[in-house]
Amino acid sequence: MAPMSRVLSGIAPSGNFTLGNYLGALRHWVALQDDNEAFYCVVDLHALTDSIDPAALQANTCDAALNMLAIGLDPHRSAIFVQSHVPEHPRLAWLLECTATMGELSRMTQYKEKAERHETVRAGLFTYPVLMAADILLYDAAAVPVGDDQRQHIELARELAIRFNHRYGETFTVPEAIIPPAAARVMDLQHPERKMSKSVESPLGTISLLDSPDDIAKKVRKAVTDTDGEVRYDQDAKPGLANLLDLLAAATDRTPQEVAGAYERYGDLKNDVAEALSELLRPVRELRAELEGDPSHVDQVLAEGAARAHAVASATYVRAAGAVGLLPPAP
Ligand code: AQP
Repeated sequence: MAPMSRVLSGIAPSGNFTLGNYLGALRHWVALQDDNEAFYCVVDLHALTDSIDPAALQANTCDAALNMLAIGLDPHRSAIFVQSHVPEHPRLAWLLECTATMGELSRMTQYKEKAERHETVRAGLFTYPVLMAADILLYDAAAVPVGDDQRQHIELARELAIRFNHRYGETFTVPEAIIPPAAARVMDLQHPERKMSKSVESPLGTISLLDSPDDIAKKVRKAVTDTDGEVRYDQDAKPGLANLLDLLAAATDRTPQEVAGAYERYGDLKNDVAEALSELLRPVRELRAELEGDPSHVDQVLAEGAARAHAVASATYVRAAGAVGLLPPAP
C-alpha cells in the first residue's frame, strides 16, 4: 500500500477560536485526517510574537487542544500536540533563518500590517514566518490546509525548502497550500474590510466557535451591510453582504451567487445565515461540553501527540543539521 501523504497545520492560542478559523481551516483538518497522516499543533511559540499574559497563554493552549477534539479530530488518526513540546521546531527555525533573507521577510504583508499596530515590534514577529516554515518542513508535509491569509507564508516555506535543497542537497518536501474554495477569508461582521480574527477585539464582529445560537443570531442580525437593499454578490461594492453570502454558501455547500439568487431581502438572508451557522457549530458545542468532563483525557492526547510528532521531527532535524555541516553529538 502506498504511504499516506502527510498534512500539517497549526493554530495560535491567541484567543477564542472563531468561525473564520473553523471555515477557513479547522473543518478541513477534520476531513483530511481520513486519507492522510495528519499532524495538527497548537502553535504556542507563535503566540509569543504579541503581548500575552502567561496565565492566559497556558489557559488558551489547553482550551485550544480541547477545541481541536471538539471539532472532531480523532487522536488515533491525527497527532494533536503543542508546538513547544517538540523542541525541533525552534531548532530547525534557526537553520531556516540562516536560509531566509531580510528582504523576503520584510515583504510579508501580515508582518507589515501587524507591525503598524505596535509601537515596538518584537523580533519574533519578523521571523515568525520562518518558524512556521520549520513547523511545516519538519514533518515533510505535502499539504498544509490554511485560510487565505496564510497563502504568502506557505509560499515562503516552499521557497525556503527549494533554496535549502538546492544549497545542501535534497532534504525537505516542498509543501502545497490547501485553501478552501469558499470562506477562505471570513470577514469581521462589523468591519467587513478586515478579516475576522481571534486576537482583535470586536465583540459583535467575531463569532466564536462556542457561541450560543442566541449570540450568533444577535451578531448576524447586527452585521454591517449597506443601504441599497439589493441582494447580489459583489465583494467590492457590498463587502458586508458578500461576507454573509459567503458564510451561508460555506455552511450549505453552495456558491455565494446561488445563495444570492434565493433572497430578496437582507432580513430573510440574515435569519437563514444565523440558523445555518448555529446548526453547523452545534456538534462542536455539544462535544466540547462532553469533553469538559474529563480534562485528563486532553493531557494524554497531547502527550501521545507530542511523542508521535517528535519521532518524525527529530529525524528531519538530524537530516537538516547534517546537511548544513553541524557536527553530530557523540553517541
Ligand atoms: N477570518 C478567517 N477566515 C478564514 N480562515 C482564517 N484563519 C484565521 N482567520 C481566518 C485560518 O485559521 C488558521 C489558524 O489561524 P491563526 O491562529 O494563524 O490566526 P488567527 O485566528 O487570525 O489568529 P490571530 O492571533 O488573531 O492572528 P492574526 O493576528 O494574524 O489575525 C489559519 O489557517 C488561518 O489561515
